[in-house]
Amino acid sequence: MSLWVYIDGRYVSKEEAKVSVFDHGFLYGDGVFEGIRAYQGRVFRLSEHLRRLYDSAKAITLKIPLEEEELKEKVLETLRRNNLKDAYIRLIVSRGEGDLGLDPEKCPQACVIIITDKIKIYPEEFYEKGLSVITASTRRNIPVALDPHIKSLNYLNNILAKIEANLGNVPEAIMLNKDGYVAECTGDNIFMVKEETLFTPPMWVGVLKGITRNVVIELASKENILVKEEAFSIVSLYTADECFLTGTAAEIIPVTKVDGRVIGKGKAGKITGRLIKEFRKLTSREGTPIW
Ligand code: PXG
Repeated sequence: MSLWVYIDGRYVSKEEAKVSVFDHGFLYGDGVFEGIRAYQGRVFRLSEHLRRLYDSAKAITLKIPLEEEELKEKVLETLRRNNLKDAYIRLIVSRGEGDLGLDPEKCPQACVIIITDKIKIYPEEFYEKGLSVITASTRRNIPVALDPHIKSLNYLNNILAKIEANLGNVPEAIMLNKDGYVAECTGDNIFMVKEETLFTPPMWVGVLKGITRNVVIELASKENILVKEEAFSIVSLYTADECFLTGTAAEIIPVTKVDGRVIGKGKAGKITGRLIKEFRKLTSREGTPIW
């Protein structure tokens, strides 16, 4: 059975779900997106994801032709039509059809797409043994050029870093900001643990305001783990006791090697393990019901 995709008010099969070659999302990366997950019949942090989508759209003066509540309902309806309980949800709002110039005013109607599918995740063993990552030579976009707060369709900066990861035969790459501070990975935020304190780069370093990042900060304070949003260097990360990445797709995933340096004991650390456990409890309990 084919998958149903929501596109501009209609539910069509995956094979029929197509956008125009004149869509500025395709021509210029002019648009915004979200990656969301559903666990056991509930969508995790749906309101937060929608809030970020509408904020990203507002920042680029993109008018989403649906109210937030309507879009929420469409997301749930798409999941129901596909009978998906555990799912990956990709929401895309592109500038829509225009002409071959880059002026967004030539695009009268934004295009709204909701794709829901089964989720592909890292094998469970990675959550124990951790990932080996490298530092990319590609620096994170500077906020004064393209603010990483905007979750835009223009991901070439991150894709360049991902190519470096691929060439280095590792699953992820750490991106530094222009001043050399650790920013984030290509699709995940980063944390390190030093002397029982959790550190993550603050917003000014130039990172996406990750929803999983927020959840981890919440969980850490419930667990009485001190969290500091502080800039740190890659050398400081080499000598961390623990390191992990956070993102909707990867959840909380340990990092046990950075540029060939073993982090901590070379397997998921104590605090990382605790946070993974609490995160899983939360995702199995909380969320907007699909049915
Ligand atoms: N940084 C960047 C640059 C991201 O794109 C995150 C951090 C983590 O944010 P959340 O809100 O998810 O905790 C992201 C999120 C994919 C994929 O298909 C990428 C993201 C989310 C879901 C799927 O690789 N990026």
